[in-house]
Amino acid sequence: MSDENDVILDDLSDEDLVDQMKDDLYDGMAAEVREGTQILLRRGWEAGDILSQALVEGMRIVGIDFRDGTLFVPEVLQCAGAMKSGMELLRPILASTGSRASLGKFVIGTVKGDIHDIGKNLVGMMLEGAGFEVIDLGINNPVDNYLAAIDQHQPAVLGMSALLTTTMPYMGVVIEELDKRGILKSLPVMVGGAPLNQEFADAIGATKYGRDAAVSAELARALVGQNH
Ligand code: B1M
Repeated sequence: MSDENDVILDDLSDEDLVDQMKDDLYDGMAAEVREGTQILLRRGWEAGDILSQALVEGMRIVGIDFRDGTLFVPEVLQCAGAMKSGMELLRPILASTGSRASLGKFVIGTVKGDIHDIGKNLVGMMLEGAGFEVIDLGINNPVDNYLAAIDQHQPAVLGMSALLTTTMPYMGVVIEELDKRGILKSLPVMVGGAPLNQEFADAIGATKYGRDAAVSAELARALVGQNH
């Protein structure tokens, strides 16, 4: 997208640097995205602003071109790697800015058939920052994984993520199973992911729908406040 070879990132103004980082993310240039993140942090930017203005915004552009067939899976995987390289630097900051008190465990995982994990990871970071101990089950989780994790960790909240219209119904399968086993009465379930909305969350019987990572962390705090 850009001729990045002759750009010295530190010479750029904040605005140009953010634009360059979006280009670099699009081009899958992990080292450059990481460096840009470092520079913005050094210049006093808040981690949340770097995340939303450079990384998430960069990935939004990738999403449009992926949808339109300009970018393909191997390229998008590189974009995801670049995004993660910036997120790695922000993780400890986001995880330490919130409350230190433990609000209990939050088990989170992407549902069966779905391998998207960037949004889930972001939600996990914000939850850590909000004071939860996050148990991350990773991607492609069948119902048994959630059940085993609930049994092992006795979480305060269960979270599921899905990015595909074909995998989001599986959240309903998990919730149905929790209900059958009498677990749903005492365990709030939060669902999220780009194709979801409140209506869908209500229809499958989820306790809460998380629109984005920041909102989800707030909702989760409120959930345990209500339950304790
Ligand atoms: Co995929 N993909 N992808 N993909 N991919 C989408 C989702 C898609 C919308 C792209 C498009 O067409 N525009 C489209 C889905 C269409 C649909 O279902 N209607 C799509 C498709 C079709 C596919 C494949 C089928 C492509 C193919 O193989 N032909 C395939 C499926 C693989 C599978 O899962 N079985 C596929 C593969 C991939 C990659 C592997 C290449 C890669 C994933 C890499 C990774 O995650 N490690 C990828 C990517 C990167 C995307 C896009 C471009 C970006 C997703 C992302 O990371 N967004 C995406 C397009 C898009 O969403 N614009 C797309 C950034 C992230 C911060 O946002 O994940 O929405 P998001 O998370 C947000 C909120 O949704 C919310 O908070 C997060 C932070 O604010 N949230 C929660 C998420 N989970 C939550 C849980 C909560 C609460 C809130 O509570 C527990």
